[in-house]
Amino acid sequence: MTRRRRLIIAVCALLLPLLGASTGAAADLQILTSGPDASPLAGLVVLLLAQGGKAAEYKAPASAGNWVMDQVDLQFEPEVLVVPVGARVSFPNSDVVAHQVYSFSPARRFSLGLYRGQRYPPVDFTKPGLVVLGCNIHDSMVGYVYVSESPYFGKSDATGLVQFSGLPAGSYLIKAWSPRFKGEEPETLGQLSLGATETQSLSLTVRSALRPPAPKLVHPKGLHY
Ligand SMILES: [Cu+2]
Repeated sequence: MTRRRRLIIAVCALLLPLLGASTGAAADLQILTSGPDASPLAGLVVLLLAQGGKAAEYKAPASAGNWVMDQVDLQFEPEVLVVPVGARVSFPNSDVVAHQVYSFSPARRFSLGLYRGQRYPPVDFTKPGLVVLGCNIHDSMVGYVYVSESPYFGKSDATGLVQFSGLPAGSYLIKAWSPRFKGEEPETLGQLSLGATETQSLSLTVRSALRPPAPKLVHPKGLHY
């Protein structure tokens, strides 16, 4: 599909909210994301912020489940973990060497002592925002917990696709953030209205200037981390 045609489809999808009777049923949405150079953008955090309708009636629960940010081969795995406000995140260390995980981010400052395996209870994340993770032993270890103020969030796959299902009818603001952004603020990609039983597909392009992808570290086999 040409870029021009994708653009027309995207604009139509944004400008023509379909009418849907409020039946209590849910909508599905898929968004194909790309970078400024039109190539697919993997690992993009996508947030849908409810602006009205059923979606806006959501109230965040006090606790929002258990999540895992692992440490494998001297890297955080996944690089970016998106969680809702109220999430409890475990930080197991699957390497043989010890790590010391910390964050100085205003959304969640914490520090775990030097450890291997699963030594500490999960860390709770009660404020929305970006939490940048580091390891005091290995400077090259950088990871991110993105705490979403909205329960409607996702992350794009290797083809740039992010999928949502079971969305309440309503209007949403679409925001996105990537570790390749030069700053910590998400970019507003657009807005849409969803009918109750609708399936919508969008193509959206990130305009923020991107840093080149971080090179994947390769460790020699046979060494035990
Ligand atoms: Cu480490």
